Amino acid sequence: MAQKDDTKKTEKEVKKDKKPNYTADDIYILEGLDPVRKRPGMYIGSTGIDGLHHLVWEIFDNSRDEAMGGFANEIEVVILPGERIRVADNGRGIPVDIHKQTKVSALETIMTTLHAGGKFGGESYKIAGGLHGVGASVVNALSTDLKAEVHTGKDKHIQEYKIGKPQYKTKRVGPSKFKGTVVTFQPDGSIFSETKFNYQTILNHLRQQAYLVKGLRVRVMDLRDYEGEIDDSNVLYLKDLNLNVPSYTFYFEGGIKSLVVYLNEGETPVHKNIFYTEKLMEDGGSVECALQYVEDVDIREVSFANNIKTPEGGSHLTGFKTALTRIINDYARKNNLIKESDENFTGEDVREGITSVISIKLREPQFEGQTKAKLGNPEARSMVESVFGEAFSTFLEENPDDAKIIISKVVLALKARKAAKAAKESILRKGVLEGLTLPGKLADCQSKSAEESELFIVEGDSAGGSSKQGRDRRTQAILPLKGKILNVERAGLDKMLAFKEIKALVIALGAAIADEFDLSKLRYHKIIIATDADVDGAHITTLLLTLFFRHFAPVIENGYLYIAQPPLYKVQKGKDITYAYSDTERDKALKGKEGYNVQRYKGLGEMNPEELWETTMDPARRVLKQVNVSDAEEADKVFETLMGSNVEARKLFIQSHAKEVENIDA
Ligand code: 1YM
Repeated sequence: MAQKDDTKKTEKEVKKDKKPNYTADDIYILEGLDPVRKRPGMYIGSTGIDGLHHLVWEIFDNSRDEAMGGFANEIEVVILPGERIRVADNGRGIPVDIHKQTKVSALETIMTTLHAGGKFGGESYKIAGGLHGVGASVVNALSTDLKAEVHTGKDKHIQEYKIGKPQYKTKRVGPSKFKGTVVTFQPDGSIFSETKFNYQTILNHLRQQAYLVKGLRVRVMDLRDYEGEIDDSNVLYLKDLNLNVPSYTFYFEGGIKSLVVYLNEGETPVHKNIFYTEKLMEDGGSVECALQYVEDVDIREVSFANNIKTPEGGSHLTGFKTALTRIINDYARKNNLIKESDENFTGEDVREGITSVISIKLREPQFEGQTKAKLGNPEARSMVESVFGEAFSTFLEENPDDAKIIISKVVLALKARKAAKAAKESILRKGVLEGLTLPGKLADCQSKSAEESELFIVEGDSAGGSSKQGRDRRTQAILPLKGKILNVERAGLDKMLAFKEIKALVIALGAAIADEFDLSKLRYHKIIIATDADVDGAHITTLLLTLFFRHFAPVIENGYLYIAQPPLYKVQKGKDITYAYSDTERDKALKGKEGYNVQRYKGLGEMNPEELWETTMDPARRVLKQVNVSDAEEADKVFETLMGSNVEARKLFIQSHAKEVENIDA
């Protein structure tokens, strides 16, 4: 193999040599703001009321990130007359020195360009919110007017923009003893369908944000109806103008622990100490959890990823739930709070009555789902599982009084769950077993011996009528089922039984259901499903197979379940009658093909009692298909397609199935 020639340099390396200070870390792409105005929805979600508020969150986020970095501890957000917004913080101030690559101030650069593909600004913001300052330019692009003021503790610099375009170079306008940044902007009414801010929306969002940054003070004011002069040229915060207007201040020393207290207002805590833990990871990420149980059955779970609420949870919440279940089970066993033979608490048991807050920070968060309300990153699961698990285990060890009372609450939840299940089953038994009278629709057989008794489940009343007349009434029973019985929900047994037709079948079988099922009580050892050879018939067969598969599996396992195979054609020449069960059989029956009368049966209802007996019911002549477990499994899958929430799959199935039936007929 050829040795790499060190003396030769690739083109890239040569270029690099010419710019020795240029490292890969500095690579980023700067783009103008045109794309933002062309497709605002791409950047702020919508141009409706939510998008309008999004502008506030973007500017606020920059202040909040500065606070999370430990450089600021107070943010003021004000709605000004004319629906303008002013956000101020006491951080380091956006840098105003000339930026190497763009040759304009860093402030102008972040306000007038979309940045992507590399770091811009400081290392300290890597986790906090992706690329720091990205949002500011978006807000600038969507504002008719924006003013940025930077206080350095010595000087005050300002720059103003119209629709994102600087009106002059960043300039020093005088001295300032303050440190911080102020951004004031007027959303562009030609972009937004709604330009009136909702004070409550702003208060709610900022309160929530304040919980997420311990020790941060967030003040909010609505000055839209203030009629006097507002001259902010000598202040950082408008509060200092003493305008004598009401304001809200959110300050939570305990962070998300305070959020748990807030969520539990009006509830009765079952234990005194609120669990709280926070851990900073090596890569700059972090995990923060707080929880407390209250005397209630509801679950209050709030989760965040990078300060963004995740109402649909996701991997971080999964990690939390897994650890909670494991730790509580382990603790209860280790401390003999439950017997060795007792079953484990379930996830539901350990979460009954809990109030929990999870806040996680990680690199490159992936938000999933339609509303981007769910965290996807798999590493978040193990992060929370280990950090929370370890800390909660320690909490239980160190707070045995709290631990004991939590466990007894969980034991109560388990007992309640089991009692509810037992109650449901007893209702089931009462309904099915007690006061058992055979359904009126059932035409029972005379024999009381299950071995020789047969139950025909036939589709529709007309087929029911013919089969009742055509049967051997000593051994054959008929139960007609009305068509269109498909709207049975897949899950609940109780719901299935609430359905008249199914309940009649269960009673006719005589062997009860679910835990109570007793094969020895089964009244028929041949249960024969006889439906029409069309889509409805196929649906009913599918439903019945599923019912047996899920709730009467032993019937199938013992070979008691059958599907009748009625003929598709009656081929007649004079007194000579042949029944054909397929097209091939029909063609075979047509010898010479002349003088024959071919009748096609569309359903059982079209046969007279005699024909039905000859073709489908007479044990000497009929064709039955014995159902095995794999048939039923298949039906179960089909059933899921038919009953499940996937409408597309269902449509597809019905369409293709209809074709199949057509093909058989053709
Ligand atoms: C009212 C809005 O934007 N505050 C703010 C922004 C920045 C800084 C401080 C800051 C960051 C860094 C260094 C850094 C930003 N700086 C930049 C960039 N309030 C508001 N406060 N010094 C100051 O990231 O290292 C972007 S935002 F990129 F220019 F450094």
